[in-house]
Amino acid sequence: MWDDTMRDTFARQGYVIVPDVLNQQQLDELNVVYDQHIVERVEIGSRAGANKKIRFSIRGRDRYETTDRHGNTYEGRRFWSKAYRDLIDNEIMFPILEEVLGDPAWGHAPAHMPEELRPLFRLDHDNIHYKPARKPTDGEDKGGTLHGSPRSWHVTCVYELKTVGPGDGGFGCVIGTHKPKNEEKLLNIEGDWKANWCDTEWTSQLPNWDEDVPVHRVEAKAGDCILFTEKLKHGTIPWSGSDERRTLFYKYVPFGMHHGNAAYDTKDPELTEHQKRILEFSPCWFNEPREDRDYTGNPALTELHPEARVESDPRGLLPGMSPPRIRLTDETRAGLLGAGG
Ligand SMILES: O=C(O)CCC(=O)C(=O)O
Repeated sequence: MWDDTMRDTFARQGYVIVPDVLNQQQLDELNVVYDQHIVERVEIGSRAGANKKIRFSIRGRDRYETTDRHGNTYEGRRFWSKAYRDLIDNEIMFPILEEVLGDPAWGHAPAHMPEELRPLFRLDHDNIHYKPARKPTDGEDKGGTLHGSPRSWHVTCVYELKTVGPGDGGFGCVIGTHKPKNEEKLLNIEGDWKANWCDTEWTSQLPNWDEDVPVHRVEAKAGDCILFTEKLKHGTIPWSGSDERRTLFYKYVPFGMHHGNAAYDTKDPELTEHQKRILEFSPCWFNEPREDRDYTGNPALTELHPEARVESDPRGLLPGMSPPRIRLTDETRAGLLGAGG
C-alpha cells in the first residue's frame, strides 16, 4: 500500500490519502462511542447557550495519576474503547509513521538521532473534530486559519469516520508549503492569507492568491486516513456537509522531540505493551519539553540526550525539505555550543 507513488505524493504535496485503513467493523465501533460523546456535548452546549459550532476533544475523559517505567508521572487520560486504543498503533499506518518520523530525510527526526532510536516515535496528543450536519438556513461556519511550518517535526493521521464529499469542508491545506521555497510564495501574498485562504459560502480566498500554491479541499471516504506533515500550511474549511463531520486526529512526534505532550495514562491495563511504549515520554530528549509545564516530577524530561545538537544537519534531506527546528532554551543552547555542538 505505502509505495513509491504514495511517497512521492506525500513528498510533493505534504499530505497523502491512505485509503481503506479502517474497515466497517472498526468504523462502527468508533462511531458508537462517538455517538455517546456527541450527545453529551451537545447538551452541555445548549445549556450554556452556545451556537452549533461544536469543537471538542477527548479531554473530557477521566484523569488518573500514573508513573511510567522511567519514573515520569502523568495526569493521564483514558481512551474510550479498544477501537480508539487500537488507532495508536494501527497496523497500516504504523510502518508509514515509522518511516516518516524515523528517517531524517523527511525532516521530522533530527539527523543526529542514533539509528536505534529512530523507530521509537511517540503519540504526542490527539484531537477530535465534530460538526453537525448543516442545512442551507443554518448560520455561518467560520472554519479556521492556516497554520504549520516547514520546521515543524510532527505528523498527523486524520481518520475520517464519515465520508467527506465534494464541497463539504473539513481538512484543507496549501499543497507544497511544507517546503520553505513554496511557503515563501505564501508569505509573499499581500493581505491576511492565513484567514482568507478558501472560497466557501462564508469565506473567500484573497484575489491575489499565488496559483503556484493551490489550496486543496481534501475529500476522503469513511475509513480513509489523511496523513499530513505539520510542516504543511493547513486548517479547517467551514463545514457545509449535509451529514456530520466526524474526524479523529492522532499526532505523532519522533523520539525525544516534544510538542504538546498530552501525557497519557500509560498504566491503563487495557493498553498493550506496544501501545504503552508509544504513549510514554521518551527517556531523554533532543528538543526541549514545553516551557509552560512543570516537569519536575519527570526525570526523563530533564535529561538531554548525549547526542543532542543545536541544529539538525540539512544534508541528506529529501529535495526542498527543511530540517526540524530544535527548540532549546538559551541556557541549553549555550551549554551545547560550549560543548562543541
Ligand atoms: O481538519 C481540520 O479541521 C484541520 C485540523 C488542524 O488544523 C490541525 O489538526 O492542526
